[in-house]
Amino acid sequence: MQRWALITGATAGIGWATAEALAAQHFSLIITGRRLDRLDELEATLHKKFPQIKVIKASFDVSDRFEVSEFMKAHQADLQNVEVLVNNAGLAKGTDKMQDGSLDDWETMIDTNIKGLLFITRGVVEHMVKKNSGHIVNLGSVAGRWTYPGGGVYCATKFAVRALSEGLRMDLLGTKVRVTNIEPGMVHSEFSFVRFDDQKKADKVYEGMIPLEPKDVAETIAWCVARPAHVNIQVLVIYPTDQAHVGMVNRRS
Ligand code: 8X3
Repeated sequence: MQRWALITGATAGIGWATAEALAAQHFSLIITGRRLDRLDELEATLHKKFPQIKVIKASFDVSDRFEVSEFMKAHQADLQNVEVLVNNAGLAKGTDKMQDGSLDDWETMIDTNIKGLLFITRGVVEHMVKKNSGHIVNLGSVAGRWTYPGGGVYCATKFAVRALSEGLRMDLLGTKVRVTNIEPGMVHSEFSFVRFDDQKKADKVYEGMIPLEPKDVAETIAWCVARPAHVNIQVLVIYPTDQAHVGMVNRRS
């Protein structure tokens, strides 16, 4: 019997790497994201590397309640089979001080990182409760534990993700549904490019240090998922060795 995982934001970085890591564990996958061309590319990669798994792709924006509900309606039967949900879609926009911040940036972060996660979770978790099994993996961040200058709103969204993981775990107590909050530090992905919309600025973030690669985080997710059903890794904080804390980075140049 096929085991199914749903991964949001699978078009790049941690989402893409998690798709590969779970496919390696023989999960069939529902991959979602905004960029259809990237989903096509991921599907082709998965079929080549893991011919035994099935792939369903759906292109929509998790922050758009209407698009999410259309996705839910179109995939009602598939969603009932989802054993693992990886709420990975999320982003940061800008590092302006709050007194200068862009309302559009704030709304994008809040809508995607908090509301998007909630919309998707709501549609999947009820089936998990009915089946009395499942695992929800939320992508938090070390920014959801410690705030840094210019990151107030982004950090607030990741604090919210941590609160949602905790709240969900409490609400699900008594069921066999597990909830894990993965909290990475600096990861070399499209994250900083999306934040700054400027490749030079993005590259500077990782200058002279060795960040985590998306695969490093994906492997920890796959490890959490592979624990026996009675074991729930509630929180996993993962930093690069060159980062001791938010804003405390060892740079060689
Ligand atoms: C990303 C971690 O420290 O770059 O969530 O904001 S950080």
